[in-house]
Amino acid sequence: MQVSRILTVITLSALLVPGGLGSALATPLPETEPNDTRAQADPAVLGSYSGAIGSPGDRDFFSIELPELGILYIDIEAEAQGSPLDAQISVWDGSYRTSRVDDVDCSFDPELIFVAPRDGEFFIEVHNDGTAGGPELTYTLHLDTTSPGITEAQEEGLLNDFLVHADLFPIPSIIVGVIDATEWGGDVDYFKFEGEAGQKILFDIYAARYDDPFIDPSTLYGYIRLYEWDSEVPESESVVVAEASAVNDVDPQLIYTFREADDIYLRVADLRDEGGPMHYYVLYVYELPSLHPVPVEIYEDCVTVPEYACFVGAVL
Ligand SMILES: [Ca+2]
Ligand SMILES: [Ca+2]
Ligand SMILES: [Ca+2]
Ligand SMILES: [Ca+2]
Repeated sequence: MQVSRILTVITLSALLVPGGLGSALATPLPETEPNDTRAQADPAVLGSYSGAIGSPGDRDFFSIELPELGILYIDIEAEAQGSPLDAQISVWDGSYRTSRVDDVDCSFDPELIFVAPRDGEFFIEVHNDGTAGGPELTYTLHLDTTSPGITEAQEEGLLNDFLVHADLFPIPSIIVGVIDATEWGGDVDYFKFEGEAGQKILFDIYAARYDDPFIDPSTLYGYIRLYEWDSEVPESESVVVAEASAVNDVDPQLIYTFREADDIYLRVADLRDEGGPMHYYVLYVYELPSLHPVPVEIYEDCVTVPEYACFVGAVL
């Protein structure tokens, strides 16, 4: 295990000089059509852009310059501003779609954190989950940067294989863990966090993405699930509220907003139920800023979140 080595090289928290991304825009700028290809992308800086999926098949590309390990927070406001658009977002590194996300909560509005693997230009694509298009399918794209706010990492506990034994960690935390091999396959790791009403929390796994010349790459195929659970009742009555898994070489992440002060549980496992000393991961858990208001009605009709509501991953 190289956990001690991993602990000493974590640098992601001190990554970004906000000025490196330029100053934020005061008011949203409108998109400029045509922007349906990367070659036609609207150049963007931190701030907000208003657009519409104006016709069936419309795709809107924005380009942005990022420093290596710069953290870009991409947040779509569509349903939250009364639009019928069910938006999706993708991030492209050249012709490689490195990250894509659908909505993961009860709203139509997706958001994701993208950490640039290198200095350079990246592309953000906004499109519709369905086939419809029209001027009423409006959205505002918010681009911001953020930080975990801490640099020190902690190791997972040894006995965290069940919900009831979940490790309690504060928010924010940087946690280094390993999905060990066990006699029945891969280890599972449960973590517990205590949130406040309205807190929006990122759960972000670095395994495949963890790129350091002094450490062999992680062999973890990450699979994370968020659970609500009342510790007074059996574990079998826990409820999965969101999940995400690695796709190709992109690790999973989830963004969860607490509706009320509550505990939330995160399970980390290998998608193939495999384990071993090189199945290591770094888990970042920290609060994200709120970039726009969200009407509470969006969540009022929400009874359950369907399984596999979210995929964060790469598609060639
Ligand atoms: Ca458009
Ligand atoms: Ca377009
Ligand atoms: Ca473990
Ligand atoms: Ca474990």
